[in-house]
Amino acid sequence: MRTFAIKSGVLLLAAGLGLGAAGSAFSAESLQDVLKRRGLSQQDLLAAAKTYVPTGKRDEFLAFSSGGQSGQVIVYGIPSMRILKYIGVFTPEPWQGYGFDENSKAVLKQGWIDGKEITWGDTHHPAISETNGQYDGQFLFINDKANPRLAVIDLRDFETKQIVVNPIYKSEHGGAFVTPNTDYVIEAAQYAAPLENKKFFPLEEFNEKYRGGVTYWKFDRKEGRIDPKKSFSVELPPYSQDLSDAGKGPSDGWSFTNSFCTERYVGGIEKGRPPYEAGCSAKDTDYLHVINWKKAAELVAAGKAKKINGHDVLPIDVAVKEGILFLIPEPKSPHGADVTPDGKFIVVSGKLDTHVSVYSFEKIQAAIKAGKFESKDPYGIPVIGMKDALHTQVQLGLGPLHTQFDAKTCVAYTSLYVDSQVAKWNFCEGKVLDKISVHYNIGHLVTMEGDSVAPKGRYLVALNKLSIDRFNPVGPLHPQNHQLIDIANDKMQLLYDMPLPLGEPHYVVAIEASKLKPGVRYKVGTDSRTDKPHPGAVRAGEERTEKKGNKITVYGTLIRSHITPETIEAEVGDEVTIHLTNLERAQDETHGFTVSTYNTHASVEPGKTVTVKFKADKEGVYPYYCTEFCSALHLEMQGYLLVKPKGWKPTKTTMAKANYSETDYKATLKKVADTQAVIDSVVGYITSTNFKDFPDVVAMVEDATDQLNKIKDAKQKHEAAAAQKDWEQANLWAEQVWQYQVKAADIGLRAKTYLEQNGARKVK
Ligand code: RUQ
Ligand code: CUA
Repeated sequence: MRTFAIKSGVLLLAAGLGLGAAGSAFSAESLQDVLKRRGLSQQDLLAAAKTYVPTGKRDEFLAFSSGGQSGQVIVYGIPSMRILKYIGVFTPEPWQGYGFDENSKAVLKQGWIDGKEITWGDTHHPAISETNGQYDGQFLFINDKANPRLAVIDLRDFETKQIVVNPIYKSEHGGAFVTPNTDYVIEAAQYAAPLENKKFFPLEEFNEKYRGGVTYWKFDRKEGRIDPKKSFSVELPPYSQDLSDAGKGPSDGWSFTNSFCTERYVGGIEKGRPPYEAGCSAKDTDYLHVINWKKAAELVAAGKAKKINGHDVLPIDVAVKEGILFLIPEPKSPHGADVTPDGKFIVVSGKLDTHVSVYSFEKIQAAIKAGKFESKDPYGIPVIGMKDALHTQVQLGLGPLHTQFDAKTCVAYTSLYVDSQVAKWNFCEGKVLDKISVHYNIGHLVTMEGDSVAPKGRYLVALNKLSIDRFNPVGPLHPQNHQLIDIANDKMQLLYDMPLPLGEPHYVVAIEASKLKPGVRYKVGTDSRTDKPHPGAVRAGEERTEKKGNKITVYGTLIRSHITPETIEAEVGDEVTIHLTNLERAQDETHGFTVSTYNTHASVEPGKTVTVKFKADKEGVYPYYCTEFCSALHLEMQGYLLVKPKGWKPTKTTMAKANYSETDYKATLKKVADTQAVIDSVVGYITSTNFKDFPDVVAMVEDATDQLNKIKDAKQKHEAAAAQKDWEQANLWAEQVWQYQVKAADIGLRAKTYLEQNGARKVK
């Protein structure tokens, strides 16, 4: 894309405007022809019409999917099911420079455990921040089951800002679930282990020394970060705690956590003991943990917690004495615990039971007030009788797992893993309304804002574990299948299959797209990982390279199509730190940066400052360049890192010349004049409109003006050189003038197109 053809005042990107082969020999197909040729039914056509989002149009909802074992978050649109982004969370993500620049490495480093780098994560459950129980679109949280961690993603830029390591667990599962105002993010343990870090107890001491728990991470919304010092946990018995949910409305202040293997069975088939699966599902019931977290927080503040690994843990006996911890039996091996939008009920599904059990918060409270308990568990926790707490039980089918809610009152959807179905049912009246088959083995499911106090209904996505025969085969490892289902009517209708090829997603949350207001640029010089001014940021003209001892620090900038500096000179063994600020203001003008073979990469969006750092431990010449196709002169956005041997002295001090003549110089001047005519016409158009009403265009005009302002200096240089008949210098500086013009024209044309497409008015 190097050549620009100039024709009657129109600047054409030669490769950009290729017209398709004109005059096809075939006449256009009719809709009926296409249906016939592709074997589509009217039903398919309806599904297509409900999901197709034409070019330029946007989706109604955005889904944030766990990326499973990829340790990332996947963002896609609903109903189009188009993937929009992978957010690097627990694992390095090269495109975004996540884990390849110093600023994001610092975030990943927060997730190291016992001093060890961990480069993968098993993400399960994302949660969007809430205000009064409604999704507010500000933050996203997600957990890592394998390495008990929780991450905070800021939805202003969709970047991971913080990772916290759970101080007392060795695995977790019941996170992330937020309280209705996001005061706390809940994270429950999974497989019990000793809570003291790096402490060994034999499995024979499982009942005495192994423990589970629920952690309440305090979220500081103003800082946009979790505050570990104000976070605490409630110690729980070594029952494998599972999915959790926060109460809302009448049940606000309480949280609910499932468990399995309350048998506290420890396998060991090697020693002749029956396996885990046999011993862990022997009893008919497990326990729902009911915790008053508001009261727990007060007790911790009052000094009733003990410190384990420096973290506040409220011991079981204290929780029991203070009356904040209760158990309720629930049918065998439960999985999901989902609080209804009105906060009145908790829906529990047992994997090995065909029912969903709906517990009434009111009944639970009545039992607690009356002191009506059927027993105590071996740790002294009062057990509320199942009958005393149940509102109803509904037989749905085999393997019910997770429940989501509709905008219509009392309507819920539950995934049936074994039956491979979604059941629609009424939790108030306890009756089944509809069922639909999915392909195959559904885990979680998601309805729009379906775990908030105000679900939006409309769509449901079934997150199927297997896709078997749904897609073109790609080897033994298949993608997952996210199936979009229309739930607007009485009968559910399957609309679309989306193969998801990035790990095994567990939960997804979906939010109304209009609630998200992500930025398009940073304030110039921002470290996006701390949201603070980056100490290495510089403005145009302030670029410099400093050397102190064997430390080289570069304060550089990026702007179309130029990296400042163009050469970095080092001696073998020097430590090189490069700070780069993207000076662009235009939307989507990202530059990337890498240095050959030094395993470093940065994605520098407009306004951002990023640092890359490495030891120049290899003598040689290493090109560095911009990795994003940012402009027509993108390939020229380059430079050299010169790593010289120690004590090296130059022998040749002048560069080779190209022998330009006066004719070359004159030709360049002509090109400059022609291009100026184009710029004048574009500028004329833009200024004739109400462009100031379009912030994006104002930003582009500022960027273009920046480019044009640089012309003066280059022009003086080429005229001075020409006066001395140095045609080499004269021609090259004139070419540089043209470079600035081309970039300005490129931006200007983009602004013009934007104005035309967005209905700008003529004002003069
Ligand atoms: S859990 S379905 Cu985290 Cu159900 Cu996977
Ligand atoms: Cu900047 Cu390519």
